[in-house]
Amino acid sequence: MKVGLGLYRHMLTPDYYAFARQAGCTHVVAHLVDYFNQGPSNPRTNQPTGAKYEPWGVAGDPEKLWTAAELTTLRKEIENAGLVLAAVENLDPAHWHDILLDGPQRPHQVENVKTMVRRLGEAGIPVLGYNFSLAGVCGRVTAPAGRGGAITVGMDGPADDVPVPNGMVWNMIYDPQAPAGSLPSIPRDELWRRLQRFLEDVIPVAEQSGVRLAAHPDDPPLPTMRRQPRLVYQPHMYQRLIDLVPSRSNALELCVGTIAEMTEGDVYDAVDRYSRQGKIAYLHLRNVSGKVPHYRETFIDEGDVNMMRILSILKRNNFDGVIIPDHTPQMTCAAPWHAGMAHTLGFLLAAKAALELD
Ligand SMILES: [Mn+2]
Repeated sequence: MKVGLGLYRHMLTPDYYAFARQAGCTHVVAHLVDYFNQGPSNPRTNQPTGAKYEPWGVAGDPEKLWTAAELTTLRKEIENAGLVLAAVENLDPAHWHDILLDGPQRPHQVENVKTMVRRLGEAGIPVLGYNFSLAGVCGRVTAPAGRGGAITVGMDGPADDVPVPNGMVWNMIYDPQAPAGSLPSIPRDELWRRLQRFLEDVIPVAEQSGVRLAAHPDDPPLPTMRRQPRLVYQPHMYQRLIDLVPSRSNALELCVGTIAEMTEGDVYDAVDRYSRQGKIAYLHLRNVSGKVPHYRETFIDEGDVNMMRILSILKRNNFDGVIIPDHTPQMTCAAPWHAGMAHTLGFLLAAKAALELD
């Protein structure tokens, strides 16, 4: 297994690459979406948070697709810093809102996503992480509830009171001019149908391009959020996603913390099941205390999940992909994000060394 660091768009700089190297990483996962754009309750010093019913920020330019040149430049910059670019994480809602919503621009946006997948392949970037969700990562609260008063993120109950407003999807605003009103609820089967169409359209292009699409589960994993259905909110639902379109390119961005928040199943069984099938393109690692709709993200060395057990299962199943810290609580210092990541990476390197000494 390889140790990496996920970097948000504003972190794709030499200083952050140096930090990753210094902390023992060999790989980087890059976010190209600026989740923090104009988001008043979404500080850049933390994971994207927003407030319970306030979005992260405003989506990007719908016609400005990632170019092969900029992707290649990014890969080379990261390689020049002594690291490997393992994946790009997440599509911009500006590029695929009507794929999620089955809107009139769907055919155009499918072609755009295919184009960007081809360009990832041309640039030598092997994985695209995504999350097929209407409400997105929302409904969470931020509080100094972590160990030692660390600021951490979690849920204090369901988040179905306020529907998704028009012009918003995946917890970002893609149309600031949208008329008042909110997105009508849809049946869960309709959302599965949209995912299936998306995979049927894009997976063949991903195969030809040498790219794996990697699905993040619904975070937080509740059956509905903001009155919209979710797809992968129990561990076994990942299997349905895999089986929709059988292909090496139909893979998972397995998130240990999100799976631990699920009310059914068992996080160890899930990691075993999906790593044994070779379906984990890369892995998000974080710990958590509790389950939806009442949980808190915790430091890696506390919480409900035995991380040594998770890593042992991955080793037994010969997982050779990249593990990145997911989110961490904010540590009280001048660089809360860096401190949280360095703490998690130190734990991860120690765990890896201990397992290899077995
Ligand atoms: Mn995650």
